[in-house]
This record gives sequence, structure tokens and C-alpha cells, in this order.
Amino acid sequence: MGVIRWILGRIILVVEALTKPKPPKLNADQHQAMVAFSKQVTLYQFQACPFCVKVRQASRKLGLPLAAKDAKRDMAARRELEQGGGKIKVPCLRIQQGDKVQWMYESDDIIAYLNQATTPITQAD
Ligand SMILES: N[C@@H](CCC(=O)N[C@@H](CS)C(=O)NCC(=O)O)C(=O)O
Repeated sequence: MGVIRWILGRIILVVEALTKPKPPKLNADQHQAMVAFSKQVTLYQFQACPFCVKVRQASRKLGLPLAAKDAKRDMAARRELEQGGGKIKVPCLRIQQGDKVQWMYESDDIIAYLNQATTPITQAD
């Protein structure tokens, strides 16, 4: 079972590498705004989780440098996720706005949030 899971994980990572979306052409201001926004968000993930791959691909498509923590191997990150979000389930996006911290589960919700939050950046000229 472990071997099959490992092989499936490798396949997922190969498919991710082969289907990486091209980053958008952002001007310097847009790039700077994307970097500033990226400081508010951290992805808690498992490297070979297909739902996490979906989120990583969406962030690449936006040109968003999304910092990620591995909640499988990094025990400190795992604890942060469990204590902050309430459960070990990935992907989970930690969103920090000022003092307010929100933990968002569900890949579709995370992608919708990232798309919506970066729309003012991608649509600015
Ligand atoms: N519907 C969720 C599915 C996420 C999911 O099933 N993640 C798995 C890893 S691929 C997980 O965290 N499993 C641990 C658990 O459910 O306890 C999404 O789209 O984000």
C-alpha cells in the first residue's frame, strides 16, 4: 500500500511538472503588489496531494509566489495547522490581515479566494 501511494505521489508530481501553467506577464508594479499580497498567505500542504497541486498551479497561473509549508514532514508546520486550523487536512491557506488570522480549507475555496484577492492587481495597468 505504501509503495502504491509512493508511486501515485511520483506520478502526481510528474504531471504537475509537465502541466505547469505559464506565469502571466506582470509589470513591475503588479509584481511588487503580488509579492506584497503573498506575504499575507501561506499554504499548508502535502507535496504530492492532488488538491494541493491544484492550488499551486492556480497560484502559478496568477504569478503569485505562494509560500508553502509541508504539513506531512515538517512537524512544527503540522502543529501550527492543527492548532490554528483545527485539523490536519490539506490544502489549507493561512491568511493574515493585520492581527486577524483566518484558516481556509478546501482547494476550490482557496483558489476562488486567491483569484478574487489578486484581481485588483492583475487588472491594474
Ligand atoms: N475537498 C478537499 C479534499 C482535501 C483532501 O482530501 N486532502 C487530503 C490529502 S490529499 C487530506 O488532507 N487528508 C487528510 C484527512 O482528510 O484527514 C479539497 O478539495 O481541498
